[in-house]
This record gives sequence, C-alpha cells and structure tokens, in this order.
Amino acid sequence: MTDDTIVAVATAWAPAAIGVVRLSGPEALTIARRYWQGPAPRPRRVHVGHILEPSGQLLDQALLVYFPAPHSYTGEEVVELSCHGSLYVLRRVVELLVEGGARLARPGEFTLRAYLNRKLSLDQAEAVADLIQAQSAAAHRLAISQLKGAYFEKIRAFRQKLVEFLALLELELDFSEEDVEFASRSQLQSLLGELKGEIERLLASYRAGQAVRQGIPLAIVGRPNAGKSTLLNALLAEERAIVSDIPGTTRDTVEERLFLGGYELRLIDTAGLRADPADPIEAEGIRRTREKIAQAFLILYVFDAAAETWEEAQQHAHTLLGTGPLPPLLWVANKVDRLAELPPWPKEVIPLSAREKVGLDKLQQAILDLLEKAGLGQEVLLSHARHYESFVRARSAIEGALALLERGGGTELLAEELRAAQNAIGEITGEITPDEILGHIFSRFCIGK
Ligand SMILES: Nc1nc2c(ncn2[C@@H]2O[C@H](COP(=O)(O)OP(=O)(O)OP(=O)(O)O)[C@@H](O)[C@H]2O)c(=O)[nH]1
Ligand SMILES: [Mg+2]
Repeated sequence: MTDDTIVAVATAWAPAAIGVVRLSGPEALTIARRYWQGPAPRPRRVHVGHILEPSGQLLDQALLVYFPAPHSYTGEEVVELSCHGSLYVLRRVVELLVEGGARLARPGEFTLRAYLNRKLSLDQAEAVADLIQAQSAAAHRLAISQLKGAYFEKIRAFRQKLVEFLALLELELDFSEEDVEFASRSQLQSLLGELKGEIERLLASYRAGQAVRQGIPLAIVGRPNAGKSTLLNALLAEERAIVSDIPGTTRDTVEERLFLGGYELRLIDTAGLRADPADPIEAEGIRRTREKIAQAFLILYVFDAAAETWEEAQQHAHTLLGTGPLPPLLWVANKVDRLAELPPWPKEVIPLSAREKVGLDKLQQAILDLLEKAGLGQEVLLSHARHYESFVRARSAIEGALALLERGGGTELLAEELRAAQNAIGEITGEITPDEILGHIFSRFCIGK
C-alpha cells in the first residue's frame, strides 16, 4: 500500500457534458470531504452534492462515489467526482484537492497501483492501455481477451510446473552426495517440449498481433499508370491521392487508415515500379516503394488489364518485385471497363475498375479472407515487443535445458536454465518485474488511468 493520495482527471481533456476527477489513496475520502457539501458518502452509492471553494462559494454541482479499499479499481480508497466537463471546473477541482493534500497522479499511476495491489497482472494492466487505444473490433477483441486473462492462463500454468520441477531439482542439489533423482527427467523433457511448442506458436503470431494493434499495413503496388492511386481513392471513397494519365504521378507514398470488416488497415499508395525511372525524384519514390513492400502485411499488385495480359503482368511483377521473400499478394486486374470481355484469368485474379468503382466488394472480401487466413481473427496473438523479448529468452533457456537433458548434463546447470526460463515468463505476467520495466510500461498510459 502506498501512503500518498493521488488525483487526476480521468476523462478526456476537452469541454464535455461530464468530467470525472478521481482520487486514490488512504486520504481520498478525507480530502474530498473538505470540499464536499452533501450527504455523508456511503460505500458504492451515488450522491448528489456541491463542491465548494474554501470561501464557501459554489464551484460545481457534482456526483460523488466512494469505493472503500480494497474493493476498488486500485485496491485503495477511491473517490470519483463526476463534475460538469468544464475545463475550468476540472482544473479548479484538481487544484483544490491538491491543496487539500493529494498529489497529481503520473500517467498510468492508478493502474500501476492496481497492479501493485494485485488487482491485475502486468499483462492485464497492459491490456487496459490497449483497450483504451483500440480503434477496431479486432484490436478491441485482442485487448479484451488479454484483459480477461485468457491470454496467459496456459503459460502461467506451465510456469507453475517449471517452478515445481525447479523445487525438486533444488532438493536433489541439497542431497548432492547421495545421487538421488526426485525430478523425472523424461517428464521434464516432455513438459519442456510442450512449452517450447506453445511459445513458438505465440512468437509466430507476433507480426499478426502487432498489425491488429497498430493497423495492418497494406501496400498498393504496380507499374506506373496501373491505377493504384485511383484504387486507393476508390477504397477510401475520397479523392485522397493525385491521379493523372502521366506515368510516375505518385512520387512519395500516401498512407491512409481504412476500417474494413472490423480491422484497421493502413492503406499505402506507392510510386509505380519501373526499371528505368525518368528522374532522381521518381527513383527515390521507387526506393520508398520497396521499403513499404518489405514492411507490408499484404500487397495489392495492380496491373492495367487493358495494357497487359495476365502472363505479361506476372512477368513484370516477377522482375519488379524480385525473388526475395514477399508478403502475401493479391492480383488486381484494373481497368476492366476498357475490355470488351474478361479474359479467362485464373481465380486468384480480381477483376476491377477502380475508376468506375466496379468489383471493389470482391477485392474487399479477398482482403478479409486473407487476413483471416493469416490468423488475424484469433483471440490470442502476441502483440507487445516486451512479451516477444521475454518469450525469446524463455525459449532459449528451454532449449538450453533440453540440450542438457539430451546429453545428461548436471543438475546444477539444468536448474539454472529452468530458473532463467521461469524468470523470463514471470516478467510477462509481472510476477518478476524490475522497476525500470514497470516505469516504462505505465508511462504509455494516459493520466487518470
Ligand atoms: N478506364 C480506366 N481508367 C483508369 C482506371 N483506373 C485508373 N484509370 C486511369 O489511369 C490513369 C492512371 O491512374 P493513376 O491512379 O494515377 O495510376 P497510378 O498507378 O497511381 O500511377 P503512378 O502514380 O504514376 O504510378 C488515370 O488517367 C486514371 O484515370 C479504370 O479503372 N479504368
Ligand atoms: Mg499513383
């Protein structure tokens, strides 16, 4: 328990119907009551009353709710005042409460206290920040599943088993002269194998998890004049990028957010790719296109169906995109309005007229199908760099332990590896977390949360 009482405005800093000021700490109720004129607060009841200046002048009419410790968000004494959302009123109420003995809260400090008082695990506290930031149904689903604790239930159970094995190994070390074996090596081996598989599945989901949380980068790529910018505009239903019949119109990349089927996409229009750019600016544009291709989660490859056959388009794409690893790619045959009839394209080709806005629904569906196939709809995805790093360390310790088991290595070394694995996993849920990591995590929060 902390001994000071913190205060902050918990709602957004803008004029609004209501603004909430929150206090947490041992003196929360005492301090609030210095300025409160109304019924004596009873636990978890809503009271109507007045907030008064020290002079006795009325500052605001407000609602007060008192949550006694430990049954509050932070686990401490909490008071919430719902005032009128005037910036003057909110600032003045906070000023008064500070004069009355509270201290301004740092970003995320309420949630930090909730974590320190074991109301939330660390990954759940992070999920609170994710939930507040979530802009799409998919990002929301990810945050909620992490908040529910489903995310790491399994991993926590594994960690528990590691702890038990470690205890047995330590017992063996205590009896080292007697050459006993309390911990079954074959059981340990299968547990570690299972745990490694689980960790690898989570690590593999990291790119998808990040894409869901931060917006899925989707690059629109193709030769100059294929109609990429027209397609971006059509998908956004807005004339965002400049369109012209001059090849090489788009120089710099243009990026816009688009919400589609519960996902947040980052649509990126790029400079048309060609082998012999007309000038240095276009060449720089093409360099940027290649960068965006490497970072994209998905590529829409657009070709001009009135100017090239499917075979030619593939040939060009192959030459322009190179043979290195590429993100998944959707083939878009644009300008079909200029064709008398559709050629017998294979079914992976999506016929479309960006200018006439025909065929967009099929393209949207194909994008969604690909995202589902890439696993973006799953509830459990790794989405934080911090978790990723911890899991990488846990995996390498587990691999170390498995190698030791393989060649009958010493108990001491084995215990060392298990300890490292267990610590790395413990950092994710917050069972073991150095202070500087805590500081970093909670600085990501808004003030008042
Ligand atoms: N007939 C027809 N013309 C189109 C279609 N889509 C784009 N165009 C035309 O094709 C020309 C090039 O379009 P842009 O969207 O600027 O092409 P781009 O791929 O962005 O070209 P760069 O930025 O130069 O790489 C413009 O004159 C568009 O009006 C379409 O579906 N049908
Ligand atoms: Mg363009």
